[in-house]
Amino acid sequence: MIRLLVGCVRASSSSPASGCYRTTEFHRCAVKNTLMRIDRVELRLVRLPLVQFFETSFGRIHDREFIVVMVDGDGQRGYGECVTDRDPYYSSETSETAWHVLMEHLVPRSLGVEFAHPREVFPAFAQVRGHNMAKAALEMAAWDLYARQSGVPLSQVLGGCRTTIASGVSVGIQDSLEQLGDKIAAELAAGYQRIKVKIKPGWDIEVVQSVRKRFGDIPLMVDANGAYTLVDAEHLAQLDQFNLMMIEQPLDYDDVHDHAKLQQRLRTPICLDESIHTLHRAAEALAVTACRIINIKPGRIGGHAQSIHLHNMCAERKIPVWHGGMLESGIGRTHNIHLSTLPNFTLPGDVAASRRYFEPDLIDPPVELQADGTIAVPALPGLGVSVAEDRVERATQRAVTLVA
Ligand code: OSB
Ligand code: MG
Repeated sequence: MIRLLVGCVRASSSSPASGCYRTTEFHRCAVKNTLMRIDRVELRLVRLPLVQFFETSFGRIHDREFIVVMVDGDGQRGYGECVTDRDPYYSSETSETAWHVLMEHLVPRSLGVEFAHPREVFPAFAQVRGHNMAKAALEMAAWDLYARQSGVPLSQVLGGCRTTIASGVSVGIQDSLEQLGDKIAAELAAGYQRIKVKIKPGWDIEVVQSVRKRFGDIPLMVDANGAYTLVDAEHLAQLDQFNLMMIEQPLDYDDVHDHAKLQQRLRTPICLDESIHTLHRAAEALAVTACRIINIKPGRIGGHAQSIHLHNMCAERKIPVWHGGMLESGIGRTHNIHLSTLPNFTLPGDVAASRRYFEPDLIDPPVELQADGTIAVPALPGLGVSVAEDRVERATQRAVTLVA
């Protein structure tokens, strides 16, 4: 069902970005001097089966439901992906809440509005609290549109400095240790530079022990997705013997305070994912050493501009960052590749090849792993890949088009 809405635009004043975290100026792209105006937005709720199931401490999924955002302006089209899923398990947002917030609040604040630069898009959403994944989807589409209009790769507009990025994988909870070992063996054979294993109570210490036993001293980390409490501190301290790169989000999804207490009791660095959903929260976490590493996901923090601020904040404090993943299709995945070219992304991310997730992916060419365990950054304008709109169409559950 396509609904065509005409004249729904409300212009809003674009307030300046909060200055306190702007430690480094955004890259100035000299190419584009004219204003960017989005004159059409298309939202598509899509569902795609996963190549393999994915299980975390909050459950197992076999397919992925998300929103593809397309923005048109000046004869070009930019693409974004909303990394919500059907259920509010990773975060409180769902594809339905994102659809609602996009339709009622975010599209009206951006459609037909003139922006000098995509960094102005997130501030234009300031009245809307939270809903970072919905905001990011539209904001990131605007960055792609801007880069395409400027005729340069997105990585350049973001201020990136790399032509390849280091790739790691996140391996979900399996039915047996042997099955997990076989999965890891295949990923290492493919060339991935780091293995992340999902853990939860009852699938943790013995899991890491068996991985170390079979694979030796590979770059290894774990992610608990908030499955433990401070009561488990002693239990988690057993992980210290395995020389892990880090333990990701061991405690509650919104917690900082207990993570700081836990970090004092662990040698293994804590990396925060879920808890870091605003720049303020990141500043708090770093001030109390709730973590020594941060995972950046643009969907979680509100888009590319916020991710750049977070990246810079961490760089100033000598906190390494890496790029997380949300089982994105090629659209979100390619955004992640471009963002990962910023200098403080010094650890391999959860940004891996398309074939691990969707076959076929929604983009051409698909994301591929190179023999050295890196992914090449597309060099064409914008995302630098073409979106297979026929495949998007086939996966579409619901669509709407809005014009200025
Ligand atoms: O916690 O990093 C996470 C997937 C969905 C939701 C949360 C997470 C993940 C992953 C998979 O770990 C990363 C990926 O391969 O895209
Ligand atoms: Mg995580």
